[in-house]
Amino acid sequence: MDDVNGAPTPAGPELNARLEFELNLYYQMKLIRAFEDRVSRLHRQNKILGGVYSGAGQEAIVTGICSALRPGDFVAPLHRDLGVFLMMGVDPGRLMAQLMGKENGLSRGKDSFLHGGDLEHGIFGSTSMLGSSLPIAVGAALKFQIKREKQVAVAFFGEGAASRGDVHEAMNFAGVRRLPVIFVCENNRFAYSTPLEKQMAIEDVAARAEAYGFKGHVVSGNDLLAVVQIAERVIGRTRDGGGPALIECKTYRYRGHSEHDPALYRDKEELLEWQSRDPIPRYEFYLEKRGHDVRHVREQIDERTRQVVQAAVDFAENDAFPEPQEALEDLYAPPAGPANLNGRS
Ligand SMILES: Cc1ncc(C[n+]2csc(CCOP(=O)(O)OP(=O)(O)O)c2C)c(N)n1
Repeated sequence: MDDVNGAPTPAGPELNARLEFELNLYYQMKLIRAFEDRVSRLHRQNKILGGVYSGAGQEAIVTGICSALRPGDFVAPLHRDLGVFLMMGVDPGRLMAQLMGKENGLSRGKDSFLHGGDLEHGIFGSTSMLGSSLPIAVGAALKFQIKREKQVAVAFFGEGAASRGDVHEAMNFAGVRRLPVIFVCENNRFAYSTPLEKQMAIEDVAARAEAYGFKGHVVSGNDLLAVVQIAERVIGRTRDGGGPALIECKTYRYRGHSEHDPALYRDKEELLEWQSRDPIPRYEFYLEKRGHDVRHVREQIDERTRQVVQAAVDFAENDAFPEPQEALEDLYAPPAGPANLNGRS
């Protein structure tokens, strides 16, 4: 029998490994939700530096897409993708310290979450210009292609950013060169207060892929299983030299654009309707069908995520703020040149 991907249904140890993988995804998605909920609360307590752009409701997208990535791959998250950091293995304590502007944060207290990347984990820190990280991901993919490395680059973007010229240029170049890059659109129906119908005249962002010479896929971004399946298939094909792809994940932003936005422009009924399709209970339903005792699993995982988030908060709160004299450190790479090449400074 074949599963939906056309791959043989696993059995024995392979099945056990798959079940473990699926349970771990549940843990990851719950961790992202719990971490972000806590960050929203900490923001109200004035403990977070800079804006907070919650991805609540969209966790299945980053969880599913990142689950198909490998060490050495390159990811450019959008401002709402704190979950990418957790999925790529960034220490939750350091991530929380980044949000609080502390010494052991990713940029050692020099920036808010928004621009903090972590190249050790392949994560590029966003810039404020929407869509500008797509050409960067394309550049990383070009490097993978030139060096014949079997890695991929992933660029996340919103449907709002999709209206920007950079996005067109990135996709066009990727299509022309058949680069190993996957563009993931998190279509959450709002770009700040601009609703989808005022953003684009067509139904699917994914339809644009054809114009660049590659395939576009539409998937429910609230269905973790569906995102995992498409990610494995599409990212696998790109990794094997199949060229770029565009995956559009249909979803909804639960909170305002940022924590300072009460989103009064939004229809309450619409929010309720989307919350009834929440990715967490939806995936629990799948786990139940897979034979898990979901009540028991949920209890265990809730306790585990609570502990991980609390430990991250404790670490960050106990961490020091950087010293003023460190303000100019780490801002520029040491200049290349004969003096440095000779080991002299
Ligand atoms: C070029 C540019 N225009 C406007 C902004 C202001 N801005 C920041 S986020 C945002 C909305 C982005 O919407 P979308 O790309 O759909 O992502 P979402 O926030 O919905 O996840 C806007 C308008 C910006 N940062 N850059």
